[in-house]
Amino acid sequence: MLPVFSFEIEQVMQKSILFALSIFLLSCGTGSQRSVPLPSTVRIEENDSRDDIIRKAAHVVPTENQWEALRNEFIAFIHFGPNTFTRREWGSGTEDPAVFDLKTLDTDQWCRVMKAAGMKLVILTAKHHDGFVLWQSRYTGHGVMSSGFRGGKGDVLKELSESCRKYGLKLGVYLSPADLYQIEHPEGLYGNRSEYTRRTIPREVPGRPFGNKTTFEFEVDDYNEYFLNQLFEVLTEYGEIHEVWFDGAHPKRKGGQTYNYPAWRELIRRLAPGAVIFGREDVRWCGNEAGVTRQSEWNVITYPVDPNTASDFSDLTETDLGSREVLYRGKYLHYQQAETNTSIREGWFYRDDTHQKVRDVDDVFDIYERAVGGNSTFLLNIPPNREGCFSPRDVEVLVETGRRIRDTYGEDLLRGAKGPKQVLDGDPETYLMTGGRNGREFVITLPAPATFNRVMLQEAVASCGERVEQHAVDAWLDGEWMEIAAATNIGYKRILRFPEVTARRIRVRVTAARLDPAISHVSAHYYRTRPPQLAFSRDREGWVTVAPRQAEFDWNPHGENAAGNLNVGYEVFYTLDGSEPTRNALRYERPVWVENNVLKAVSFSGDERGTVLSEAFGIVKRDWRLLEASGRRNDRTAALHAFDADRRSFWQSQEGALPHFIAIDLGRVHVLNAMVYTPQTFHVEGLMEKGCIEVSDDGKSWRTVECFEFGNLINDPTPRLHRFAAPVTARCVRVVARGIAGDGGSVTVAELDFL
Ligand code: FUL
Repeated sequence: MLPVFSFEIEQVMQKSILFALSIFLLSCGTGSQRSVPLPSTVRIEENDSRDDIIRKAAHVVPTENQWEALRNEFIAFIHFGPNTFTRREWGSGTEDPAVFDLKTLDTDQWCRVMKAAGMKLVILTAKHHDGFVLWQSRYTGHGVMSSGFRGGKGDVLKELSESCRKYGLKLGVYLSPADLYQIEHPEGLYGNRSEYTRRTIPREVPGRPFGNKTTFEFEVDDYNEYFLNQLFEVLTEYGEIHEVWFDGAHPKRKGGQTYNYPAWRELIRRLAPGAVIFGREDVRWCGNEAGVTRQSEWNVITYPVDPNTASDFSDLTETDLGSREVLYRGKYLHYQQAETNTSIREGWFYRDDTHQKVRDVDDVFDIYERAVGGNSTFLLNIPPNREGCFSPRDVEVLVETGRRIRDTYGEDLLRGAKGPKQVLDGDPETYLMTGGRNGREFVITLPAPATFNRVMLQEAVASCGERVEQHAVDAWLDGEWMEIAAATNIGYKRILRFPEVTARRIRVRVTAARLDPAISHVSAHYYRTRPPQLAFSRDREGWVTVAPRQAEFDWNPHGENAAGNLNVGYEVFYTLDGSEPTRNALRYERPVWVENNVLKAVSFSGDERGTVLSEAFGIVKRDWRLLEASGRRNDRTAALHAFDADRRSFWQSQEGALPHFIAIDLGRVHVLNAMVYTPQTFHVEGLMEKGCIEVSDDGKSWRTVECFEFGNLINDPTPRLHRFAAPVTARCVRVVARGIAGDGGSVTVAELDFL
């Protein structure tokens, strides 16, 4: 389907100057004389007024591929490779391929579970940063072909593509531009300073012809040629590819290597015409890996250069990417949808089934509602284990998430209602033009009262773009309209969550818009509220408070805490002896003192039991004393903040050559089993990638007991645990930072803990 609009002038609009003129005459979806596709990118001209810019923004629509990708809504990521076996987040590139010791693989099981969860597409890390390839590439020996998997003949991408076909899932590939094998190997191609010359893609390999006879000529160096050859393989030999995922993360760079992205793009557009490209012009990273969503996720955003010819794309992490104020400062307006990517497990790769945390179904369902219902796509990673399947815990969560999605959104409580039929007919192609004679509000009347606590709204973004800036929903209660929910933009989809109401009539009001909005869908749903998700917080004295987890952002129009409103009438029970808490466990009434112990808590609403929250708390920090630290900048960043039990404050060492350290007297002798480093999340400076832990009895003579390395801190600054090989008895500890993520000359620490 091509998005269309009609206008009354004769010329077909080509240039954006004409576009600027024409959109004054347009009204999306009305008139009948001529229809042309709306653009997904528009230039802002020097003399465009602020109103012109907003009108232009209101006419930017997704491309056909983007529109298809938006409708996938919930998709899967699979991180699998040597890291699955070495239990690391980032490999080094120097691993022996034999570490990929895969004896069994069940991609059918992955697909069955992803299908049950309601996912539509799966993206495999065909090559992660370590450079190890999961398919039978002609262009490297560093991959499955050199491992014992299926006698060196195994091909994970092939098995997955076959399972995808069998189960009706779309396939995507992740190919890391950063390649540590090609960086570290003496004959590696990455950054080898080779000449840019004209080369034919794919390069012929004797005895391994391609079925697809397309060839390309590009002016490239060795690494770009290698990358293009591999893209050619994965895009032509594994069925249709729907997404190509380019990670912006680079554990290391070398030799000033650059990427000839225009060549990559040309090859992808030719060989996978239905694919969206992530990390470049089609789909953008949401800006975090924690499942946090923006209150207003605009998919019409700005670029300083034309994104359709650009080579460089940086990560967009600001909170506001598309408000009017931001648009006024842009040079190009561009449709680029957000993907909310996070992992079901702590970290992207499988480590174990004992210590590695797995998100519970409340959490996954909550992210689903915020991501999909917040104008983005939800990309959830499920890392297979060393037996080549999803672990039972992950399966349980995914299957239950799918059930909740179907139970909640499978039934529209407005079925049979009277109101604008375009919003009630379930057809995304029909829409109600609000404004003009229609006004900017409409009423929907049900044949009988219904009880609901969710309303889903959609704009016809493919036809008319994103226009709603503020909206509200009212219910007719006790003889008057009562506002039950409100939010900012809608875009592809908005899910409003609110305490349940029983009503026969609802009213949708668009209270601010860029232009008359086209609403394509309104439905009401009931989510059977579960006992709330819990959160712990411990103070310096060791007292732990247990409370409902705050929603990632506040959906309540009146500024009250939405999670609090949605969760009433619950009780909390806990244990400190490692057993699973039941109603017979200790009842939580006030903060609990915990030291060197595991606290497990669960909430109950009536007889229904919520999910258990469990956390190991280490040594209480009350008596800790700072011995010494590498410089202090000012009060806010003083070293005491590294152990004040408050993640919002942090220590930043004085700029200078590494190593930097912080030495702490723990107040008395303790047995230490592990260290937890909590990075600060205010900016990306000073994240401690490598370091050592030293201990001392007198705070003067130190001995090194452990060294650690943490990967992926910049994109995923979540707490990192380092377990000691053997328990260590000491009174003083010194943490010495030897490597900073992305380099830099100072270290930052939000919190240090010892277990
Ligand atoms: C990050 C990578 O560094 C992680 O390992 C993971 O692949 C994630 C999806 O992107 O930037």
